[in-house]
Amino acid sequence: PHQPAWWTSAVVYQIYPRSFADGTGDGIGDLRGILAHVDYLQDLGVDVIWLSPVHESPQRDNGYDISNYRRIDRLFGTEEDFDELLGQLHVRGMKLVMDLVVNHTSSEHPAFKEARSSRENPLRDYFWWRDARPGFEPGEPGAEPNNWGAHFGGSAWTFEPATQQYYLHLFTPHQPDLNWENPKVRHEVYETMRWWLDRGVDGFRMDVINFISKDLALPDGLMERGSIWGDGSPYFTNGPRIHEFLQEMRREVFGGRDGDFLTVGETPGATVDQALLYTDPYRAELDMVFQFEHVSLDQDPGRKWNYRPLSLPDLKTSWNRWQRGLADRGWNSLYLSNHDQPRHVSRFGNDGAYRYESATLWATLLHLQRGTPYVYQGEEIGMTNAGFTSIDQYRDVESLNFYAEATAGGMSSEDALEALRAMSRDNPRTPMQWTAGPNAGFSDGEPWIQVNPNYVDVNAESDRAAGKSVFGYYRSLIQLRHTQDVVALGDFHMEAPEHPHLFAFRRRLDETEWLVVANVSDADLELPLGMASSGPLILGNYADAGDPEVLRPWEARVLDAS
Ligand code: ISL
Repeated sequence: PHQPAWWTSAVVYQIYPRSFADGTGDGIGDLRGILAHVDYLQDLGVDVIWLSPVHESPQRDNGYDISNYRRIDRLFGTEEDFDELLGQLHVRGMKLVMDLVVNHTSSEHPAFKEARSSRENPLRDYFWWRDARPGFEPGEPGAEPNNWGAHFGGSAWTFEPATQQYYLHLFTPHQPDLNWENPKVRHEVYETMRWWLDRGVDGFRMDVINFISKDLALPDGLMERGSIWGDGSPYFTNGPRIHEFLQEMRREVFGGRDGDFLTVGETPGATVDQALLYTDPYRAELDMVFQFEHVSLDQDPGRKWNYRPLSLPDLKTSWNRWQRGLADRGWNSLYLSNHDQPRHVSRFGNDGAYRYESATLWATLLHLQRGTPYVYQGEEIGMTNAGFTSIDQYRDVESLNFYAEATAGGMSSEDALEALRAMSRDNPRTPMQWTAGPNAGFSDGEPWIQVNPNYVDVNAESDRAAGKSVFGYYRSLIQLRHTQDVVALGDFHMEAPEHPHLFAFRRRLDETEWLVVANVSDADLELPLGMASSGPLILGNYADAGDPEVLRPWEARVLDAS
């Protein structure tokens, strides 16, 4: 009938600029650093680069707090550096997608400075202002307009003595929420997006975009036993006007514009049903969304620090539901790692004895699904969690706030550090390990966050020279998506959903049928009847074919079962 969208056969690579490569020697990654590695990206074969924020920002949340949406932060380089990077990617056939952080601004944004200056300021209504709770003195404990907690600790409301009102911030007090009810706010955002497209960028990754529409009553949220703050998420997640706003954005920003663009919404708490609404092409909202179900299975709901080992059947149930739910309409984005999640080879694999095997196993399971895969910098060389042992090594605002609150609440420092070692957002933010040289080849200066000491063994240079190269394996996976329609467009059929260690599924397109089998464990695994000897090996993560009936530890095979 009609051409499949270009991104069905594309792979996206996420760069977290401050940790990728430092071209200026100040210890912080930057655009010159990225420019020095564009050939590396091309060699990997990725189609799109998603750049985490490089806009002007006080860096309270590493750039997810923007004070000027049209300027590059000097920390990362100049306007010319940015345009050069865009050009260098484009001549290599790669696209560039910007982060769009518009649920909130920085508290240093000129609009917020205006807004907070007086109740009568014309920009006051760009943000959310509310009086104290009736019956309370403004500013006193318990007087917040409602009981919502903020994402990285404390109340979601901060009191401004000058105007005797509170402003809403779902994240830190330095990230005031924009009031999307105000059409001027929306149209300024659209104008900024058009400005970036005119500059030549190819799309947007939209930060917590399903939080922008709030229930205007701002009702109190449920309070879990023992917690100080309520859970406001039902009142701002996938809120009442979200689809209207996204359709308006699509019309206003992309309407009448020709080209191959990409929009991906970050949507914590989105269900399959909601994702279908966001990504059904006929509704014209978003191309795809980042859902969070699969990265929430190893923790208590909404409490990432209460974590446990993943149950494989749970993951299969979840992924299968997403694959089926978006099979006919809508589209999945596929990821295991990003700048907010622990390194998946440490979290779901074995980052010691089977680092290569488990890194490539998870890559196989992800890239062979139907959807658009996202590679987070460093996963393509099997980088692991940070392994920090002292609170001084941490930089992330969420991690530091957790440690302070948890230890003040009676948790031992050892227990808090153990939780951070497993779940902290600094795990994926240690510098990219390029070589075995000083600072892993990341910087000539003192890195802003410590390099993982395993860089001597784990680095891009040695990985690419090794027989067992994670990079080489990713390259093969990316090539399969580029060249094999069954990978990009085939149907998905889960097998053996209850098996505790076997992950198996089929992909089918016309006469082609592929079978993917993987052993998610440290021990040998005998394949069930009907899966052994299924056909020629297309790709596998062991050097030799092995016993057709037995998978070795963390072995993954892609078989042609046509
Ligand atoms: O990291 C999380 C919890 O540990 C997530 O809940 C995260 O807050 C959520 O995915 C939203 O993330 C995005 O917006 C944040 C920013 O800090 C994250 O880096 C960004 O990915 C606020 O802008």
